[in-house]
Amino acid sequence: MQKNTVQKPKDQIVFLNDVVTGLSQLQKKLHSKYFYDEKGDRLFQKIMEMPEYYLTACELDIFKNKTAELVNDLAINQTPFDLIELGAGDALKSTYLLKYLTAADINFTYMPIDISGNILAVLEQNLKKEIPDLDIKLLQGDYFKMLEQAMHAPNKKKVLLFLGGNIGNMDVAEAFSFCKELRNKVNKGDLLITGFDLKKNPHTILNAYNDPHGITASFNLNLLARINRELGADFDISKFQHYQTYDPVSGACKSYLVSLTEQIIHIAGHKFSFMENELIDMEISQKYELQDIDKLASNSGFQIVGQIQDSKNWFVDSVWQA
Ligand code: AVJ
Repeated sequence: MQKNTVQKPKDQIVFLNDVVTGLSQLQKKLHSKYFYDEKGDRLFQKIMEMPEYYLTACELDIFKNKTAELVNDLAINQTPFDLIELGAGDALKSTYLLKYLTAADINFTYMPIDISGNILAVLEQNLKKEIPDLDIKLLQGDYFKMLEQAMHAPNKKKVLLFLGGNIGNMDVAEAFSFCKELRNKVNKGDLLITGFDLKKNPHTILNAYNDPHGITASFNLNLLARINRELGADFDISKFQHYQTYDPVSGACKSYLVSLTEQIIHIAGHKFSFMENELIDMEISQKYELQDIDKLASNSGFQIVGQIQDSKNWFVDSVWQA
């Protein structure tokens, strides 16, 4: 996940501006990319440890047990390449791929992109211990800016990783523009591995997000607490309630916060009034069918060269070529 630690004054202004803009809309909205402050990172770790949240285990199954198939679909052979990971985080899954490639004596440079310099430094330390031969180059910053920087070594083939179902945090239209923009940034022949969570029994999906432990609720409410902490707002967290939906037809799994009373919230000189039961739209986790992925790939200028699913067929890492 791309971490969004708001530290610099400029980031703080962008954060405030996004919050004010989102809460000024007819349908109030906050952006889920802001879930990941220190507390949010910890809550997301807890989510990944819940038995109901199957996504991490599924993608780990693919990277651990189907690595050979994955590498085979890449068809990189002896061509040296850059392996660029968008939002690398702790690189839990990709480390299996790194180990496999290194053991096979394949010539590549690992370039993890993350907005959090702290996470990257820890990652580098760990990887140097685990894979001493690994050639690694850290890229700290925004996905597209760093990708542009990475593209400056022009004649080298690129393999991009975008894992964890992070593409699910975009609605279908946003995912399409994102893929088109990626296609514009890379060269013909470059590869992209994207993790998509697949449609499955709707109860399984809803349980992963509407968890009985209340961790996903805290994860959502933490954004209000973060707005209080960082922007000096006065949200009373006990007056909001998490509500999760999953629509098995569209594949949209969405979270909302419900205002439990009529109330007014102050944020840096702005006032926002809530009616009782008014909603804040918090997050989308879009679920896909294989044919949706086919369409997304071809409409954005890629060809599918591999589809690797976990043993339950709940998740897919789709391999695309520009
Ligand atoms: C990190 C975007 C993959 O949408 O499944 C987990 C975030 N939100 N539980 C997801 C999340 C609620 C997660 N991603």
